[in-house]
Amino acid sequence: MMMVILVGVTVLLIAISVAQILKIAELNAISKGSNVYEISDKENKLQGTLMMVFLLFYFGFFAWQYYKWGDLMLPVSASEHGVGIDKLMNITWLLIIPVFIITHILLFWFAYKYAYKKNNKAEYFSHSNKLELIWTLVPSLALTVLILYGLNNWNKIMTPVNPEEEHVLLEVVGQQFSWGARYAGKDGKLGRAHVNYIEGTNFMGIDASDKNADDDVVVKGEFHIPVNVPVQFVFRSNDIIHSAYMPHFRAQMNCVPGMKTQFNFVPTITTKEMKKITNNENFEYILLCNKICGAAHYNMQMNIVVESKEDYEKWLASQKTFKENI
Ligand SMILES: [Cu+2]
Repeated sequence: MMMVILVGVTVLLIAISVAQILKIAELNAISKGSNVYEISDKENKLQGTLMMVFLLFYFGFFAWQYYKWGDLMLPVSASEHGVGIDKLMNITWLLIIPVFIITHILLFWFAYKYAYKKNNKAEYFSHSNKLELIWTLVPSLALTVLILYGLNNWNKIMTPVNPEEEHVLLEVVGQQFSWGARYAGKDGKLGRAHVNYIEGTNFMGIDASDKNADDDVVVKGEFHIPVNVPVQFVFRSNDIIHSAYMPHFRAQMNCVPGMKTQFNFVPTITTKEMKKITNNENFEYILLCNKICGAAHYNMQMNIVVESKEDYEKWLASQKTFKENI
């Protein structure tokens, strides 16, 4: 590491000295009364041509990246709202890729076509209402559509599940560098929790004197959720900010110490089905930390198993409740 820094500093210092020497040479020439070096049309033309070559290389690189890493993109969304998010993402791509291509062609082609020539005269106009109107209205309209559509999706995952409706209440707690999950149990209520109660195996800080906590189920390593049933997530953190990221469900929420955050989603594809869809026997849904939170951040993860309601209930019943564990 030290070596890399030293080499970097050396290269930088050499570049600065070369620039300084060139500057001195130029000042020296001016002071002697000689003409300052004039750039010829031929050299301008060469620079313009190089701009066009770069443009081709640039688009080539863009296409190559898609070809090389395109298969690393996420499979179909495994949650109900995720389909909408994917649609929003695709609309955004459809809007920005043509703009990206057109603006870059113009940028480099103009540099080529209008490279400086001695007798060129630039057209000058100070103002154009028509142009201003176009470049204000078009982006604002596009953004309004994207933002309204995005807000609609956002409200779907942020509006808490109706407590009367069938759902799973699941609390996810992050800490350096692991996750824990807690189910509300049969009473449908999560017992009180506070960092002050954290001790020994009670890493979630559950208040043992709260009756609601008795049937809570705490798990590490992996958690299970039933397919097609809304899952109401509540997030907490024991130390610093983490971010619960479940890419296959297109879901992410910050876990902030001292407060609760939440969202909900409906998983639509079981782990078994996803193994088939991705043609990958080892496929697992995963909860990751998406906030760089320290040295082992990269390894802060928890598996998620999506299964039928029957299998989920069987699994949950096989887990020990909080009370049985103390
Ligand atoms: Cu983290």
